[in-house]
Amino acid sequence: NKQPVRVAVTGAAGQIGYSLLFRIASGDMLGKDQPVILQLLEITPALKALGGVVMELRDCAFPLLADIVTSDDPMVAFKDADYALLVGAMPRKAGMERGDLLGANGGIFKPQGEALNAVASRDVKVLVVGNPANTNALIAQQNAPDLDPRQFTAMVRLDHNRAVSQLAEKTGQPVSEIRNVTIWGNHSSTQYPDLSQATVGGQNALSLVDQEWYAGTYIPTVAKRGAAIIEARGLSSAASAASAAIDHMRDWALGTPEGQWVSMGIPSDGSYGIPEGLIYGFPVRTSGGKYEIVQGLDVSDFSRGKMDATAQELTEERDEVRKLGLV
Ligand code: NAX
Repeated sequence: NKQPVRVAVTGAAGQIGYSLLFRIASGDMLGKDQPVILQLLEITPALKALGGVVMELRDCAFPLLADIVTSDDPMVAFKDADYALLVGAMPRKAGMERGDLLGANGGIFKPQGEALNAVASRDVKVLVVGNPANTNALIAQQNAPDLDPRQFTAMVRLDHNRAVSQLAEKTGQPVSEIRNVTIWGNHSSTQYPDLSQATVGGQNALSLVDQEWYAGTYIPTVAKRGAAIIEARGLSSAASAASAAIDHMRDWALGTPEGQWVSMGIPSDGSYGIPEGLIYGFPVRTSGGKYEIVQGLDVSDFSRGKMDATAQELTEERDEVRKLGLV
């Protein structure tokens, strides 16, 4: 029998938390043989609601759920954490400039980076979901100097899964036939959902769809899917975001299938001409708990322009948080 691992989740009483925690506890993330201890962080006013979520978690009688810790102190919630899913963030409010949003989130992700640095497992795997996810991940990473920068990642997996599903729908094929879609760059409207390497049932995806649909419909549909969900549901995507977080962590911990890749927001090592250090969506393969960027892919002029535009946005976000003294 495996020893339990510690999984910290922030914003645990929020919408995404309400889907995410139950799936972690049921073994969807780390395997049906891996017991987990949930370490849940919330702000003080949300602790009562979090208590209700904990009651429901207990009522599921999940065999893999070894223990639950709740706190409003990151030093408690991150203690010895093997995995940390940073979901809680400050949402953009009407009239907020990007600098205000980044500043408000700096107030969350700087202390959380410091706390991870101080008390988490030295091998902790960190996934930032809370927006602006890539730059929040950068802030946490830069405030955790004793951890490897590569331990900090941001979620572009929801965009990746949306890209897979939209392509499946268009070509009338099951999602299981889709391979090697990539989300490059920022989890924002500048992201680049790239089909140049993708296949559908072994056939080149771009030979099955026309360029006009790809550039004019597909890319914006994937990039603006979050807004379409808000418009329809009156609330932002939560169950699909939680599912993507599960996928991201599962693939990182347990490996990608042979011959396939996924998209993760990771620190750029300069591959594909992306400025070093930006937390940028790349195609990655994983094994043994490590990820590596898929190398040697052809980059068309069309792709180059889109990859550079989203890198430019992330560079500007980094400049903003530098000015604010957060990194
Ligand atoms: P909710 O507002 O439902 O929940 C957020 C929770 O975080 C709240 O319970 C709040 O009390 C808590 N919180 C706030 N500050 C905290 C802190 N300092 N420490 C601990 N907890 C804190 O939002 P939800 O719908 O769950 O979304 C959470 C975040 O995910 C948002 O930033 C959202 O923008 C982001 N998303 C990111 C996605 C991605 O693909 N990367 C997609 C889905 C989602 O929009």
